[in-house]
Parts: sequence; C-alpha cells; structure tokens
Amino acid sequence: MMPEERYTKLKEYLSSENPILLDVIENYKLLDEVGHKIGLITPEDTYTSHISWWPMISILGTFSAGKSTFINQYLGKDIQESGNQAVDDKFTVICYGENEESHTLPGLALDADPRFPFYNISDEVNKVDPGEGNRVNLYLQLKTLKSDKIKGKILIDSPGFDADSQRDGILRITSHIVDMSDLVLVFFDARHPEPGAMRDTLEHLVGATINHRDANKILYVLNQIDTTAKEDNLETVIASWQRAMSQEGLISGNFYGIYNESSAVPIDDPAQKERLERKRDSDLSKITQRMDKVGIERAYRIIKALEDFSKEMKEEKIPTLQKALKSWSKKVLITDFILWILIVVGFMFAESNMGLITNIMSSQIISIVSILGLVVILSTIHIKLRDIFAKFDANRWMKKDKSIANAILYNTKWWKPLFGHNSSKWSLKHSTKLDLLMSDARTYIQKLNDQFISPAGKEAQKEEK
Ligand SMILES: Nc1nc2c(ncn2[C@@H]2O[C@H](COP(=O)(O)OP(=O)(O)OP(=O)(O)O)[C@@H](O)[C@H]2O)c(=O)[nH]1
Ligand SMILES: [Mg+2]
Repeated sequence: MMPEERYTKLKEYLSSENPILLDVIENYKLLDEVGHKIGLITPEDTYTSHISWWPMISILGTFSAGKSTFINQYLGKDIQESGNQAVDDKFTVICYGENEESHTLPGLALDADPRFPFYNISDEVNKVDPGEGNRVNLYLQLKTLKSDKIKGKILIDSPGFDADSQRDGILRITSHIVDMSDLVLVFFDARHPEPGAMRDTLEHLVGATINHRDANKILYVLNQIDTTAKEDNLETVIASWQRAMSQEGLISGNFYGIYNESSAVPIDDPAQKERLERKRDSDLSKITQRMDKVGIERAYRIIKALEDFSKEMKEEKIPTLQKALKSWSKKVLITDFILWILIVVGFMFAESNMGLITNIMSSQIISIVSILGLVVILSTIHIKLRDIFAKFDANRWMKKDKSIANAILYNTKWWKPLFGHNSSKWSLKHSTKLDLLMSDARTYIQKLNDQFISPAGKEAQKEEK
C-alpha cells in the first residue's frame, strides 16, 4: 500500500471518530515528505505506519494469572479460553468486527495489514530470531467481536510470560506491544505468596516496562487476591509483592489488587469478604476507567509521536546523516585523488614513451582522444568509488539505524552532488519544516486539552494517580 492510499484509509477511519486527528494526518504527510526528501524512509514507507492509530490496550503477565478471564469479564463475553494450565500460546489481538459471529484470523492477517499495529512484524521478529518471523501464525492471531465495549480500540491478550522458555521472537513482540500500547496491564497473581519463585519472570516483565518513557501507561495488577482469604493475609501478600517489584527497581508505580468474582474461591468470613470486595471494586473501577478513556490517551500519543519524530529527525537523524555523508565524501575524494594522480602520471609516462605514435598522427586528434578517454576513465572510477563507499557505510549502519543506512544510499547516488548535504542551506530547509511540525504538534495538544478540560477549569477527564 502506497502512502497516499494509507492516508485515505486512515481518514476514512478517523473521520467519524476524532476530527483533530484528521488534521494531524496532514502533518504526517508533511513529515513523510521531509523523510522522503532526505531518504530516511523509502518512497513506499510512511511514518503513519510506524505508530498505531487505534487505541491499544495490552494485557501481559505470568501464566494463569487470569489475563484471559479478566478480558472476558471486561468484554462481557467468553471470547478467550481460560484454564488452570498454560492456555494461551500466542498473542490474540481482539478488535471490533461487524459480523455477529466472532471470527479468528491467522497472524498473517495482522502482518500484512498496514492498519494494524503489527504490520510487518515478521521482519522485526526475523531480525532477532532469523526464520521465526515467517512463522508469524504461531505467534499472533486476530479475533473479531461485535461489541460496543471493543469498538474503536484494540485489546491484546498474551501468552503467559515465562522467562525460562521465552524465545527472542516473543520478547521482540512483547516490547513492540509495550511500545505501541496506550495502556499496559501487567498481571501477577496472589497465589504465589513468595514472588521470589518467579524472580526471572518478574525481572523480565518489570524490566521491560520500568524504564519506559511513559511509565504512567503501565499498571501493575495483583490478581486473584481472593486467595488470600484463607490465611487472611491480604496486606502481607501485597506488601511482599511490592517489595519484590521494588527489588527490580520499580519504586513508584500504579499498583492494584483485584479478583474475578465468578472464578473466586468462596470467602466464608463476611468481614473479610467485605474488605476484599471493597479493595477489588475500588481498584477495578480505576483500571476500567483507564481502559475506557484510552481513546484520549491515544490522541495525545499520536500527536506526541509527530513531535518526537520531527525532533528526532532534526536533532539526531539529520546531523548524524550529515556526518556520515561528510566522511563518505572525504573517502571518495581522497581515493579519487590518489587513483587520478596514478593514472595521470601513468598516462603522461606512456605519452612520453610513445612519442612515435604521436608524431605519426596529428597531435591535435591524439590529445582530444586521449583527454576524452581520460575523462571517461576518471569519472567511471569516481562513480564506482561513490558506490563502493556508500554501500560499505550503509552496511555498517544497517544494524544500528536502518533509516540512516537508507538515507546514505539515497544521497550518494551518482547524480547527487558530492558535497550538497554539507551546506547549511540543506539542513536549514528541512529544519524549518520540522520546526513548523513541532509547533503544530503543540497547538494540537492545546486543542485536545480544550476538548477535555472545560473553560471553568473543571476537569472533564479527571487524571487519577
Ligand atoms: N481464585 C481465582 N481464580 C481465578 C481468578 N481469575 C482467574 N482465575 C482462574 O485462574 C485460571 C487461569 O485463568 P486464565 O484467565 O486462563 O489465565 P491466563 O492468565 O489467561 O493464563 P494463560 O493464558 O495460560 O497465560 C483459571 O482456572 C481461572 O478460572 C481470580 O480472580 N481468582
Ligand atoms: Mg490466557
């Protein structure tokens, strides 16, 4: 799908939903233009496919923590299987579908559809685990559900996390999901009173989320707290769980304790039952509130991403690229120079030794022919050198930053000037556009704020901590 087609699709999708985001697409178009001009993205690529336009909630956690049960309860429908052994072995993306009947589609459907946040995920997986990406159906599936609860958002259920048996592919998808999501619920369960037993898992899950730039979108949920009724030790269990988290470096965070009414063990003591219910109702309502307003967080995220992309391009990518191109042109020039000298000297040497030929033919013809020949040889060498050094440099960048590698190849084509990118005019032209995009992003954020905060200063959407 070419960028133009994608803009149209996105506009169709967003037109009824959020008019501000409709305008934002125009800014992404401009960003794409700059990206294409510099060569940071290929002509078929667009920054709109580097983010998810859907509000996205993902549920991660240890196996049998009750992730699927929680999702079923939230949706009011048993769409996911649950059970006492490890049930889910792949990520399930649940989204709205018009069909009354729920449909299950293979992971390939997600990998190939640019409207989903897993577009081309197989490439990403292949990078960390060669070959695995081709088996994307083993990792991902898509389920549709006709329910207002899921309309306009995506919910992701995941396989139970087990640090021991995790393949690189799963880890790559997990971190992709954390990056793309507007809200991440990390589930643990209270049946493991000694969190030390799952230290590795904790370390991985918390480690993957802790340093995230928007840590506020991550909620840590201790599920199945009904199981503490038997020994009446809710506080102890929560405290030890939080201690284990803080040992992983997570000091402050959004911690919640809940359980599922219909899966819970019977609680005999009425006082305890009341206490547990109170805790659950209060925490559960905070979690579902966050889940319900995820569309708003998504709008902020998309605009923030516009600002981030522009800023990164201006402050990091362009300077890095300029440096890389400078070093490339230097290498070409020096090698050019050495080879040229050698050739010209050789040529003159030959000339002086073959004076005979020159004497026989008209000296005018010989000099025109030889100069022409020399020019052809020298420029062929020059073009070849440009190509060799460009490929060499691009290769070195490929692993670290694909966009820089792309841009090196793009800007070193033989018809591009050797020092074009060196002028301050080159970067200024792009920087001005990027500055504009950044200031637009800030204006959009204000517009969003105005949408959700009434002029009287009363917050329509109360931020809860
Ligand atoms: N006591 C109690 N049991 C629960 C609760 N929530 C879920 N369960 C039970 O725990 C088991 C696992 O639940 P699932 O929802 O399948 O857990 P999961 O996290 O999706 O598990 P995997 O997909 O295998 O990783 C099931 O037998 C549920 O009935 C709860 O709040 N309290
Ligand atoms: Mg499950």
